[in-house]
Amino acid sequence: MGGSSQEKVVRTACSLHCGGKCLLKVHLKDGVVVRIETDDSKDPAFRACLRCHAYRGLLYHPDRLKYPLRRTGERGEGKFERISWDVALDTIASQLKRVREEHGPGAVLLVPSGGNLGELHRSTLMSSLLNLTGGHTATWGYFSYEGGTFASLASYANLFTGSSRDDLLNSRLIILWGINSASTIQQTGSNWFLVKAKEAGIKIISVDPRLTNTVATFADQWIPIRPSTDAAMLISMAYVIIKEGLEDQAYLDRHTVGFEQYKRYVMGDEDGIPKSPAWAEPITGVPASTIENLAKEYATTKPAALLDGIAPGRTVNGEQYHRAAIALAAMTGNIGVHGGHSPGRGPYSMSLASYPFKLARGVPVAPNPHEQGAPPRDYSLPSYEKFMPGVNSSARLNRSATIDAMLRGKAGGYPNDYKFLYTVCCNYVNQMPNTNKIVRALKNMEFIVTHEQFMTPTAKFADIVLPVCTYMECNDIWTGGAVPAYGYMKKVIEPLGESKSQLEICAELAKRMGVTNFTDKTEEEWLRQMVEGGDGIPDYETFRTEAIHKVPLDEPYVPFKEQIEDPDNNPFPTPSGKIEIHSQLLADMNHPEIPPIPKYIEPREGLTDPLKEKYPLQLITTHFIRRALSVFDNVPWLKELEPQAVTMNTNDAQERGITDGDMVKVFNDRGALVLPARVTERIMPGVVEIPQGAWYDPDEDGVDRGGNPNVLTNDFHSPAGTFTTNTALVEMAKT
Ligand SMILES: Nc1nc2c(c(=O)[nH]1)N[C@H]1C(S)=C(S)[C@@H](COP(=O)(O)OP(=O)(O)OC[C@H]3O[C@@H](n4cnc5c(=O)[nH]c(N)nc54)[C@H](O)[C@@H]3O)O[C@H]1N2
Ligand SMILES: Nc1nc2c(c(=O)[nH]1)N[C@H]1C(S)=C(S)[C@@H](COP(=O)(O)OP(=O)(O)OC[C@H]3O[C@@H](n4cnc5c(=O)[nH]c(N)nc54)[C@H](O)[C@@H]3O)O[C@H]1N2
Ligand SMILES: [Mo]
Repeated sequence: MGGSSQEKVVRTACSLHCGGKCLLKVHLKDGVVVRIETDDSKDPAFRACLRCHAYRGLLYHPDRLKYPLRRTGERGEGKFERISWDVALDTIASQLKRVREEHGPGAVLLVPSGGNLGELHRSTLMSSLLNLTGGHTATWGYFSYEGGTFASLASYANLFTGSSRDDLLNSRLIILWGINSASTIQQTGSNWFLVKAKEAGIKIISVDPRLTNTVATFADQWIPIRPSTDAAMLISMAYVIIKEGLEDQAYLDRHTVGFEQYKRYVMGDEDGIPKSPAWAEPITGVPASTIENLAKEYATTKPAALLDGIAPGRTVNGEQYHRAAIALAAMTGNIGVHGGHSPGRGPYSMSLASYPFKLARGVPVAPNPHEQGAPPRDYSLPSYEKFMPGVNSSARLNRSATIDAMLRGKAGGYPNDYKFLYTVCCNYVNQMPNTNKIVRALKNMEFIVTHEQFMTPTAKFADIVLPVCTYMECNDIWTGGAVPAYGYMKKVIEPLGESKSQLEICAELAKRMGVTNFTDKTEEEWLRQMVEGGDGIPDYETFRTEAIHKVPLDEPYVPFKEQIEDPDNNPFPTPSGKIEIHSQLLADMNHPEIPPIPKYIEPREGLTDPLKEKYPLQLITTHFIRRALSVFDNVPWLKELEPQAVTMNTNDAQERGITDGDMVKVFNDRGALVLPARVTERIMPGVVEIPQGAWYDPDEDGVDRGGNPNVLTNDFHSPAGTFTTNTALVEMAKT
C-alpha cells in the first residue's frame, strides 16, 4: 500500500444480476478506483467473484456511455449523435404523449429486467412512472424460473421455497439437479457450504448433461441426462419408491393431497403405461439401474436435499419437472424439515427470497390504469396476485410473447398494437430468445428507449439512449446471500460524464411529464427510510459504513417448517390447506399441457419431434462464469479467461469431421452463428452447449459472429408461461 494521504478504502456491495452478492473493499487514489479487494470477514463471508475483481475494466471502459444519444442511422446500425439531457427527456416525454394519444396507453410496452437488483434503483421505478403518466402494457413471466414459480404456487400457494444454505450441513444426501454453482453463482457463500458438506462426508450427486466444474469439484457421482427430460426421470423415481413401498405414507396423509391420483398415473393404472425406470431410460438416456439406485438412495437416506436447479425448468413444459420434484420430496417427507429441501422456484438460486427480509418499502409502484378492469389472463393461479399484484391481468404479455406481439399486435390476437418499446435494466435484443425475429419486430416499432451503460445490441436499436450510472456511482441496498444478509451499496465515485442514476432519470422524466408525486425523497432519504422504517437492521450508520448486516439466526432458515410441525394451526394457503400433488385449480384449467398432477409431456423440439431428422443435436444455453448475463462480455480481462465456444461431445464432433478449436457454424431454421468448437468428453453425446450472454454481432448475411445462442432459441413459451431456452434442436458443420 502506498500510504499516500489521497488513498482511501471504501466498503461497498454489488448487486448485479449474476446470482451473487459480493462485498468489496474498493481502493481509491485521488478519487480513482485503483484496486478492488474482497471481503475478509469471518465465514460465511461474501467473497468477491472474479467479475467484481475485474469491475474496473467495466467502470472505466472506454466505451462507457457518458451522454444522452439520439439515433441517426438505421435501427441496429449503431450510428448516434450526442444530445443534451433536455432534448433527450423532452423527446421521450413528447413521444410517449403522442403514442398514447394516437394508440392508447397499451401501445407503450415496458420490458424491465434485472440489470440492477438494488432495492431502490431497480426497474420498477420505470413501471411506476409509466403508470403515473397514463399506464402501459406490462409483462409477466420470469426468465429465470417461471416454471418453478408456477409449480410452487400450484403446490404450496407460496413462492418462497429455498432454505438457507447452512442447512445443507443437516442433510445426509445432496442431489444437485441441473446446478453448476461452481461457475453459475447461486448466492454468494453457497459453495462454501458445499465444501463444508463435502468435508463432513455428505454424499453429493449431480444430474446434468455436462460434467461441470461443480461435478468435478463436489460430486461423488455424475448422472448425465438428456435435456428437457428431467420430469420423466423424477416420475420414474416415484415409481421405484412406490413399488418398493418406500413412501412416507404418514407424511403424505398429514401434509398432502392427491398422492393417490399421482400413483395411478405413475404405476400405469391411468394410461396403461407404468412409468418404470425401463420406461424412462430411452427418454432420458439414464440407465434404468441408475434411476432405481438413486430413487432408493433418496428414499432411504434421511433427510435428503433434492435441489432442483432452475435450468431444467427453462424447457418446454419445465413446470412438470419442478412439480415432479415437489411430489418426490413430499413422498419422502423432505419438505419443511431440516436437511431436506422444498423444491420449486429458485430453490438454490438468486436472492434468498424465502427469508422474510424486513426492509420498509422504497419508491411505491403506482397501480397501472391500463390494467384496470381487464379480466385475469388464462391459466393463471390466484396466488400469483398475492406476491405480484397485477401480474394476472390479461392486459399483460408474457415476456417471451412480447416479440410476437410487437410483430403482429391485434391482428395476431394480442390485446393491442405495440408502438413504443421502453426497456430498462434489460438487454432485450441479446437476452430474449429468437434474435432474428426480435430484429424484425423492432424494425416495426415507432419509438424505442433504453437506459444503458454501453452501446449494447439493444441500445443499437433505440431512438434515444440515456446513460445510466453503475452501482459504484450511486447508493443502494440489497438483500440476499447463502445465509440472509443486507448489503449497502455505497457510492464510490461520482457518475462518469453526464450519466445519472435510475432514480434521477425517472424523477427528471416525471417532471417533464407534469407528474409531481413520483418521489418526495432524495436517494439518501429513501435508503434511510427503508432501513429505519423496517426492523431488520439495527443501525443505519453502522450498516452504511460496514456495507453488510448479516442476520443472526438461531438455526438455519427452513420454509414451511411451521406448516409441517403444526399443520392444524398453520395450513398451507392452498385450497386444501396442504401440499397439492394433485391440484384442482389445475384440473379446472382443462389444458393438456397443464395436468393436475405432474406428468412427462413429450416436448416440441424434443427427441421425438420429426425436426430431429434435420437438426439432430439438443442445444442448451447456460450462464457463464465470466459474465453476469450479457454484462462484462466486453471486458478484455474477463474475455481472456475462457473463450465463447460451443461445447460438444467427441463422438458428435468426429461424425462431422470437427476437431477442437475449429470454427463451426451452428444453425437451425431460426438462425445461425459461427464460433469455435470445444470438443470434450465432459458433455453427453447428442447435446451441445453455448453459454448465453455473448453480444449479438451479425455479419452482412445475418449470421451472428458474436456467439449468441439466442439466434437459435425459441420464443415459444409453455401455456403456464415457462421460457424454453434449453429446448432447441440444431445442426453443426465445420466452416
Ligand atoms: N457466473 C454467473 N452466475 C450466474 C449468472 C450469470 O450470468 N453468470 N446468472 C444468474 C441468473 S440471472 C440466473 S437465472 C441463474 C441461472 O442458474 P441456472 O439456471 O442454474 O444456470 P445454468 O448455468 O443455465 O444451468 C445450470 C446447469 O443446468 C444444466 N442444464 C441445462 N439444461 C438442463 C436440463 O434440461 N436438465 C438438467 N438436468 N440440467 C440442465 C447445465 O448444463 C448447467 O450445468 O444463475 C445466476 N448466476
Ligand atoms: N439463451 C438464453 N437466454 C437467456 C437465458 C438463458 O439461460 N439462455 N437466461 C435468461 C435469464 S435467466 C435472464 S435473468 C435474462 C436476463 O436478461 P437481461 O436482464 O436483459 O440481461 P442483462 O445482460 O443482465 O441486461 C441488463 C442490462 O442492464 C444494464 N444495466 C446495468 N446496470 C443498470 C442500471 O443500474 N440501470 C439500468 N437501466 N441498466 C443497467 C446492463 O448494461 C445490461 O445491458 O436473460 C435470459 N436469456
Ligand atoms: Mo435469471
